[in-house]
Amino acid sequence: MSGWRGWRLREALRLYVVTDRATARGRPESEIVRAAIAGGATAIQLRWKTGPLGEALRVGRELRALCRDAGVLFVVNDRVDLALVLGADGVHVGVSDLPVAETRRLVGESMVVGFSPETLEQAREAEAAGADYLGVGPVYPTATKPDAGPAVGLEHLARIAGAVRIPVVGIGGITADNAAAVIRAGAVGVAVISAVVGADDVQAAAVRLRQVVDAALAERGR
Ligand code: TZP
Ligand code: MG
Repeated sequence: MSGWRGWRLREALRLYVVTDRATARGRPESEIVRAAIAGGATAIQLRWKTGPLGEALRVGRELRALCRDAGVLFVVNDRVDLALVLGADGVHVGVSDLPVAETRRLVGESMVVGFSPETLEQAREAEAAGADYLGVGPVYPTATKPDAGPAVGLEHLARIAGAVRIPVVGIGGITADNAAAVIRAGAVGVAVISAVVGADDVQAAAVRLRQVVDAALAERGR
């Protein structure tokens, strides 16, 4: 059983910052992540879509160390092999990646497994197959992930959050202006790329989002 399950995982999902080289405008991942953590990010995901895997390994080792020092959840997107090599706290898979059951079999019980369902049925299946949390989106329109499909909206997120027992985070187009609605719809936190990674002041952007999320969770008695 991972130390990141249960209450600790829910807390770690409050402000989940996902790296994206194209959005960072030339700033290294380590700089972005250091600032995001200083601003209150509770989870970091290494999302590596292009470029050599050796470079992902180098960057991943930096982020692994930063997250460990700060007590922040460190998750690798898509690649179970990279997550294992880096000793990540978690791995996040989607409908085009290894299925949740196979991912769980590979990583064992100690690693957090996240999944991005597209449908309510996939959400229920992922929970049954051993997913620890779900990422639902794009909640709002986003240009960051061109293949993400149209926005699914808050109702879709609320339906999924109400149908599973594992925690749900919203992703896609989330900013400090609309994050509270995501929490009110039933999410335990928000996952963002551009609102933090693309900000001029990454730390200030994280502070602001974290305040909004914390206030909305407090309204719900959390
Ligand atoms: N998955 C669904 S939407 C999305 C991902 C990775 C992109 C989120 O980026 P942004 O900039 O926060 O909309
Ligand atoms: Mg994926």
